[in-house]
Amino acid sequence: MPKVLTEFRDAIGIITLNHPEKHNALSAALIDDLVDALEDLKRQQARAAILRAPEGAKVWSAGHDVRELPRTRRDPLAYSDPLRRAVREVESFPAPIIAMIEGGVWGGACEVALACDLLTATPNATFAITPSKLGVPYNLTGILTVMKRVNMAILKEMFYTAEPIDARRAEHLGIINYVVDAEQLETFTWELAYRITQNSPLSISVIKEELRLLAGAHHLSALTFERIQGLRRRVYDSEDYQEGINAFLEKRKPEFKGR
Ligand code: YXS
Repeated sequence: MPKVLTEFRDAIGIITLNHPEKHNALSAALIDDLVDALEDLKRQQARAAILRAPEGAKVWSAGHDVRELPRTRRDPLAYSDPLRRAVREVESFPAPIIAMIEGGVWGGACEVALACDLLTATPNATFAITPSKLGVPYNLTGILTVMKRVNMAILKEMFYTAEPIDARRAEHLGIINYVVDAEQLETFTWELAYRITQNSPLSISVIKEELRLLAGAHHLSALTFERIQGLRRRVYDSEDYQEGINAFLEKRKPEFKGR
């Protein structure tokens, strides 16, 4: 059963995350299907795309599949990690992607949603950035993705508390574009996508790429990069990293010891 469903009409692609048993956790298999869907829409020259969960979803996506996080002192968010691949594919897709959110968005799924160009959400949607809850040392490009959308004061609160913020607050803070009642969300989002398709796809696609390049233009020396990687390694080599994952899998609260 595909973990992602795709539709295409009026130059708009609709990608629906479709693994409800695991709350659309971003497993390698789901990400493979997501990337295939984006490739397919590229071939069909989609002028806009909508990334959604099934109607009425209580969870848009539960984030990285915790069962797939490495336990062997390996970087859990290395370049080749499925989550990293998903974010790169979303950001480099040559047309705007609108994340249409119902339900909770957790962890790495928050980064995928915030990597999209626009976000619409129902009032009950929530957004939680959760690495600190699991003991995961988020990676530089992942932090940069969310920094592009969330101001520093709110981003620190989200990273440090790992608590969800609701769609109304996110809209008020400019993190998402629109909060729309559930009954109107699909039509509203479709009409937003349709208006985009009536403009020049060539102009929009080059502007999207320019915005991606300019927003990601941060100089980091090789020495700084290696220093950060060393700091991150101390975290994913730690007992706390193992404890965070064990606690999740054993459905209990983690006890972090700072080592
Ligand atoms: O016990 P079974 O086998 O039925 O499976 C349960 C959960 O274990 C599973 N599940 C997940 N499996 C792998 N990875 C996940 N992220 C994940 N989330 C859920 O789905 C089955 C049903 O979950 P359950 O019983 O908890 O459902 P619920 O309705 O009571 O609660 C739904 C959630 C989403 C509130 C709850 O499942 C939850 O809090 N999930 C974890 C959300 C989260 O912290 N995600 C971050 C993952 S780590 C990540 O994204 C990055 C690495 S980072 O941490 O750096 O941001």
